[in-house]
Amino acid sequence: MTRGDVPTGPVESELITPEELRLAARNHAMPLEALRYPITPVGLHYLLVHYDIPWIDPAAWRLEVDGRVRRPLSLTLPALRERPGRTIVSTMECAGNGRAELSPRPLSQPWLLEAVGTAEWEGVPLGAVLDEAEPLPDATEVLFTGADRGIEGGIDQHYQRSLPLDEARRDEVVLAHGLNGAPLPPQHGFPLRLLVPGWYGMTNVKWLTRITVLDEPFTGPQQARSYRIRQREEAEGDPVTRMEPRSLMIPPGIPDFLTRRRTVPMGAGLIQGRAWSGWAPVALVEVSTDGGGSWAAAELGGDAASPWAWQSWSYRWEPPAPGEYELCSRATDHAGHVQPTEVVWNLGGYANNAVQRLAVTVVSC
Ligand SMILES: Nc1nc2c(c(=O)[nH]1)N[C@H]1C(S)=C(S)[C@@H](COP(=O)(O)O)O[C@H]1N2
Ligand SMILES: [Mo]
Repeated sequence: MTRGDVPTGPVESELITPEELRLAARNHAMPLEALRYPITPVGLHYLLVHYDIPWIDPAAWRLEVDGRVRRPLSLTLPALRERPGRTIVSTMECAGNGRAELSPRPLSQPWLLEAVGTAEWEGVPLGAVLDEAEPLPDATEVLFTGADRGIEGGIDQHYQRSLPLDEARRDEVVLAHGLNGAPLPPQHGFPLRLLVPGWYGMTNVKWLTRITVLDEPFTGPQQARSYRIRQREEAEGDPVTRMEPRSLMIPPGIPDFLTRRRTVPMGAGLIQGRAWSGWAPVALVEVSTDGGGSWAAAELGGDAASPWAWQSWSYRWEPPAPGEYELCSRATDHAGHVQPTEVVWNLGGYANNAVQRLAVTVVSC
């Protein structure tokens, strides 16, 4: 590939393309050492913006609720903030987390493993707003439209995603106007975003301007083309929905600047991390210190701030001798989902929750 050719399909090359580099420089991940915080400080929470962060005048902004409803609504920001609120701690992960580990690499934001964060979201229950608008008996879906606009797959669009009406009505679903005790910052969806705990990141539409109740499935590009597990363009594929289980380790020891390879001193120490799943709370975390040859259960912290938040775990490890080790961890949730060693490749590079592998060099001090 020569510079200037815009690649269109998955690439075999180990080399990141200029387009991927541009995306990666705009959309940052959460440094894994930030797994230490039960609630991710706002600036460390991962970020994904498909187009531009829109400029919104909060005084002129309105949330329109329309479509198959008896009473369309037009709500101002103060009117929303005055409504009875709900605060919920929730872990959010991009569906593309792990994409850059796939081969060939699907061309998009080249996430390694850190597209995740946990925040305390404050907002109003979506169900109450829908109740007020009174969906008609034929209502089946709810469409969420963001203020941001761009061209993707050749299609000029506002960012839009829908949810089945029964998912939208779940208790934990909120229209969030606050993040970690402050108003939503511009990059995370000011003044209002959808928060659907348990679902992958793309569900949580930012910069909301409109909620439209539908009586048929939404077939926009972010629903029917993107976020589907499929191996070929012609295939319809299965929609990506809830987060698959994942456990991540806080990288032990110290990193090499360029390779980020870890150096760990001899002696007893703790391997620690956090684990989550969007299907059910985490039931088990296992650790391997020999690249997945043998596994042992870690101790769960039992400290998840909500059913939708990650929980901590720790594992005591005393390396038997100096040398090279490959540390791994894997989570199993109460619904019986387990992190696989390898996932089946897919075109969009979604839901790659294969176990994390972390190479460390143990040295005598
Ligand atoms: N309007 C709008 N909403 C959006 C997006 C977007 O580009 N535009 N990105 C989605 C994706 S793919 C993810 S992973 C999450 C990221 O949320 P965050 O940047 O607050 O972490 O927002 C989702 N909501
Ligand atoms: Mo995402």
